[in-house]
Amino acid sequence: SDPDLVARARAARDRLGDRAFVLGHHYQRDEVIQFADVTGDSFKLAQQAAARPDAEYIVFCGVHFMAESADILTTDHQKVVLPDLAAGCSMADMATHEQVEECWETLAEAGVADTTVPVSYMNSSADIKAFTGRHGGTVCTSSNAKRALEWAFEQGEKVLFLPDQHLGRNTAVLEMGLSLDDCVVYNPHRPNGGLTHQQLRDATMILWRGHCSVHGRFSLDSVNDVRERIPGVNVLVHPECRHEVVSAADVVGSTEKIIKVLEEAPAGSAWAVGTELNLVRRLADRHPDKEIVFLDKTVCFCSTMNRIDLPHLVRTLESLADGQVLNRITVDPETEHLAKLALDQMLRLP
Ligand code: CIZ
Ligand code: SF4
Repeated sequence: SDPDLVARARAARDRLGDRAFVLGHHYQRDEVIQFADVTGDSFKLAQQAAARPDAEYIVFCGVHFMAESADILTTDHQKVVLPDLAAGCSMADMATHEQVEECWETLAEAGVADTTVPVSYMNSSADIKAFTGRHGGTVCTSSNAKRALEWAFEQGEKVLFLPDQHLGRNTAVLEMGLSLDDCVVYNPHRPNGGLTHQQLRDATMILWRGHCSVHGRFSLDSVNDVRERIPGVNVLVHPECRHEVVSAADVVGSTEKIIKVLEEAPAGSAWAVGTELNLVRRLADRHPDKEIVFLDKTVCFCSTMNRIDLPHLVRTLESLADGQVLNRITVDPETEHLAKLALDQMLRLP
């Protein structure tokens, strides 16, 4: 990266000292990750932010919903900033407040709202987490989705899982033994989600029609092709991938698990990894004794993660060092209170 910008970022970072804490999501660019005080997935980063009550500024190098979660979990005087406000998440954007309220009305009309428990993936807006808290549900991550579903099925008969249909389906079918027939997909762009009341009454898992624009693009062909190209390869994918991809993989895991599996893999082993490209490249560099390839060369970076680049980080750090807060992310108190109910429920999962 541009040495001039690196020097400016360093100088601004030094001026800020302990007043700032820089968080870097695993899917961020190398040029940004080099300035992270801690790296992690969205959940680990939110916890890390909460563990730094003395830091006045939390610089969140990640996407919007993650910065919102950090704001919810930190104290009111801490300021969470996102170096580029255009760094959203296409998956989180697939479930809006209005759409989810409309869905709940449909469930009520079908007579199943009372027995349905919402389970929302961390990758959702604060509004969606608040909806979840208001209706007695829980947030989950890709590492505790199974425990979240088990808990939810103790509270009610059905689960509304949002916004990622793939994580919901993969967890229900591959980890909990439900069948594909127990799942229906609610499409927020169709009246009544495109479902009849009877279908809603018969379903056990109501999956929101959302997906990740990176993980959702790996296909069964990606898996078959790489197995042909690299005999003996181990296919390692994130549970946001499609059901047929996860079913055909050798190992499935959250971002943190993927990192751990590759760390512990024996030298000389070969791995095709289905997750974000910045992370896969870094892991390949970190483990030159193993063959680590990207599962499908036609899939690309997460475009919104990549919006945070060194120029944006420099601008953020320099303005904070000058006492000016750019791009602060705040969640209003009512939303924060309800979202926190759902986040706290996740932290209490057995
Ligand atoms: O796909 C993502 O954005 C993930 C896995 C985020 C996270 O860290 O949970
Ligand atoms: Fe959203 Fe997918 Fe990008 Fe993660 S990788 S931020 S889920 S679009």
